[in-house]
Formats: sequence, C-alpha cells, structure tokens
Amino acid sequence: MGVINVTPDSFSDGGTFEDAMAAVTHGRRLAAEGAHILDVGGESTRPGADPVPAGEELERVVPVLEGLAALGLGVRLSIDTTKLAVAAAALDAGASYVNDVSAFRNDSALAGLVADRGADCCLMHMLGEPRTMQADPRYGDVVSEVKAFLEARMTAAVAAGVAEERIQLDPGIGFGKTIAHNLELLRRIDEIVALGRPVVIGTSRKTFIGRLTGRDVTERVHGTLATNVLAYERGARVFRVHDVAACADALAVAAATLAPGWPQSPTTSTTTTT
Ligand code: HH2
Repeated sequence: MGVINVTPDSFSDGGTFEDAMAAVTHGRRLAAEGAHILDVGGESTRPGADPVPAGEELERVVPVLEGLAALGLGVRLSIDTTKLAVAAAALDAGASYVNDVSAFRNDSALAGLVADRGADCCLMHMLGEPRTMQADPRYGDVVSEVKAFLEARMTAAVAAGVAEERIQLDPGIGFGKTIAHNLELLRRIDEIVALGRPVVIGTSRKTFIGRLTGRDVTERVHGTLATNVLAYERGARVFRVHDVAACADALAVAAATLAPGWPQSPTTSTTTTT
C-alpha cells in the first residue's frame, strides 16, 4: 500500500504533493514500483495535528482519486479518512477501500456506507485521538488490548452489514503507543493475525524508527524494511509505506525465502538466458 498524502502538514511528506497533478504523478510512480493499493489522505493524523473540515479534505483528495482512476493503473484506490462525506465522495471518484484510523468510531455511519458500496476497509487501533494520543499512553498488556479492540470493532462493522471478508485490521503503530508498545506489537503481531483477517502494518518512517536509528524522517527506509520483513514473517500481509520500491523488493525476497519449494512455477526461471 503506497502512501499519497495530499496535505500541507503530514509528518514525513507534508507539502510535497499538495498539488493534485504532483500527487497523481507520484501515485503512478508508486504503482510502477509495485504498490497494489494507493492510499490517498487529505488530513494528517500525526501527533498534535489539527483536524481538517470535511469540505477542505474532500477538495484535496477527490481530484487526485479521479486523476488516478482515469489512468487505469490496475491498482486499488484507498481513501484514508474518518469522515462519511469524504469517504462517500472518494468512493464516487473511484476508491474501493476505506482506511479509517478511527475504526468507524468517528462516524459510525461510515460502516453502513462501506457495507452498501461493497468496499473493503481497514479498521485501525488508536488510543485517544491524534491531538493527545502520545501524551503518556498506558496499557496493561498492549497486544491483548489492541486485539480485543480490533475484534470488537470488527464485530460492530459486521453488525452494520460489512462482510467480514472485506475487513482488514491494523494495530495502529504509533497511534497512542510508546516505542516499547510499538515493538511489542510487531514482535507479537501473530496474535493479531490470529483474528483471521489480513493485518495491515504502518511503520513507514515513523518516529520510533528515528529514535532507534538516529535517522531523520526521510532516511528511515532501512529501519522500515526491518519492521515490515519481521511482520511479514509473523503473518502480516499489507504494508503501508512511502518507499514502495524498496519495500516491494524486501517483501519479494522475504516471501521467496519463506515459501517452501521455490521456484513454484515452471515459468519462474532461476537462470538468466542472456
Ligand atoms: N499511519 C498514518 C496514517 N494513516 N493508516 C493505517 N491504516 N495505518 C497507519 O499506520 C497509518 C494510517 C500516519 O502516516 P502518514 O500518512 O505518513 O502521516 P500523516 O498522518 O502525518 O499524514
């Protein structure tokens, strides 16, 4: 899942793709680099971020989704929003996946919309809300609590009519979590995978990687790869990243290494012919 932030204030790429044309060009590049899903967002969720009114968020994302849809890239288009009006306009503009970091808590009507449109969705765990979530987050056992939350949100979504096979789950790395909480969730991500739905991991360029490596935000790709490969090995299957080419390579090698009996098809050549 490649990230396209159409915002002035996202933590790693704010202001880079504010222009719709630049965002569409970036999306085309991420698709060429191997993204299967392009996740378009018009509101930053970084700690301390100010909320964006629905009308403004919609004006940011709709032209980008329309532009990407018109290109016919053969990838899924996702809208990263917690708002009903934005999700509805995004689905009209060509999105078929709703990535809601509030897991349908900000606007419970979003579940009905996803159900009616037969869209896929990602339900993510967050403790508190972006303005305050990093102020002393506490858990008993972080993995059990995140798991119970995701299970409850999945039950609520199914009760609202969303087909279970349309749901993906995300532990919300960095959303009301200390470094220790993030690492514990990654180490024990198999416990979230056990809920039976595809697990989404969003570690890309996040602060805890900067704290562990001493790297600035644009230099965290190698740390990001380590988290994604480890989570893949423990069963996670969707990786929300800014640096698609590097992550696609790392995951291709991880998948081949873990797949018994590679090469798996007679069309997969182990030697070069030139
Ligand atoms: N992280 C961010 C935004 N959306 N969605 C899911 N499902 N999982 C995540 O971990 C996640 C997410 C934050 O990253 P980014 O979009 O790069 O920054 P910002 O929120 O500042 O725009």
